[in-house]
Amino acid sequence: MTQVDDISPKTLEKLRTARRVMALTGAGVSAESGIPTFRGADGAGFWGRYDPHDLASRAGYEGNPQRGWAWYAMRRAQLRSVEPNPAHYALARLGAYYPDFTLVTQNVDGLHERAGSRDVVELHGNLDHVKCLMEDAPVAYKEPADAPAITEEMMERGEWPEVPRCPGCGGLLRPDVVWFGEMLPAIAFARAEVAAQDCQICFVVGTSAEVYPAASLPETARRHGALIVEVNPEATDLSRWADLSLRGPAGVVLPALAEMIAGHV
Ligand code: BJW
Repeated sequence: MTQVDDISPKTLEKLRTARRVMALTGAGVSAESGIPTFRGADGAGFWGRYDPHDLASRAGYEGNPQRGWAWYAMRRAQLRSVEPNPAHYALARLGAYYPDFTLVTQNVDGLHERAGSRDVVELHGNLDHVKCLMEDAPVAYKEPADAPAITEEMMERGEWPEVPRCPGCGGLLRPDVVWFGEMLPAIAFARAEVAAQDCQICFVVGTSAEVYPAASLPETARRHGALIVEVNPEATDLSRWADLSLRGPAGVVLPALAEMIAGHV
């Protein structure tokens, strides 16, 4: 475990002079914006309160589409009241600093783009996108202006809205996110793999690194010789073999790191 100020001059030089860099982010990068993680400490994450098989699988959605739609409507409503935090802005700064920077996220909240990152690789989809459950094709969907913002209390009381239907086939709509047992979007994952194979530095920020295949990306980067830099307040399985484990909240660590790297020019 290292603090930013303890990074050795040799490592700092590598961080400053690298040209091909990737970052893999997870729910922890948005925690300081007020969005719960999935596997939070003391049951504070989504999976401490809800069963992932109910809410993040096709079978769970098909078993109770109204509950599934409500969960995502609630999270879309939460998103409207949050802002990117200093970690998102620090990653946008690093993206502008490095000549070849690929930001790969498991998050579906769009906060990296809102902080100014461009061309973000979204591995698990996006909360704002919707597709047809039957045809698997994207559908343009706009939340009705008079739709009540779903709250967690409404979710728990079972006050679920009707699920809108596909204008083409009449099938149910679903969020365009990746549930357990589903393939990741092929182009996005291919781009992420190329970046992992090619990068000199791989930042791994705010992810438990437990969910595959996203969790394989830092392993790939390491096999191809990249320096692995983890930013997380908690130890993960990856901490054992990361070259640098910066233990702290991303909103504190990343701005300091970005300043050390990009602030000297
Ligand atoms: C901070 C912080 C701060 C806190 N600063 N850090 C056995 C059974 C069934 C399936 C499998 C199995 N073994 C493997 C699988 C495959 C499965 C998988 O990996 N399961 C494991 C859990 C075991 N994977 C899949 O199914 C994937 N698809 C697949 O493999 O396809 C191939 C295939 C298809 C068909 C058949 C067979 C194979 C798909 C995975 C989809 C994941 N989907 C979700 C939901 C997305 C939609 C939504 O948002 O609702 O993605 S689940 C959830 O986990 C979400 C996240 O993107 C993902 C990763 O979580 P993340 O981001 O790491 O968050 P947390 O909460 O885990 O961690 C937060 C971290 O932040 C912690 O470390 C904190 O310490 C830290 N933190 N505050 C910095 N301030």
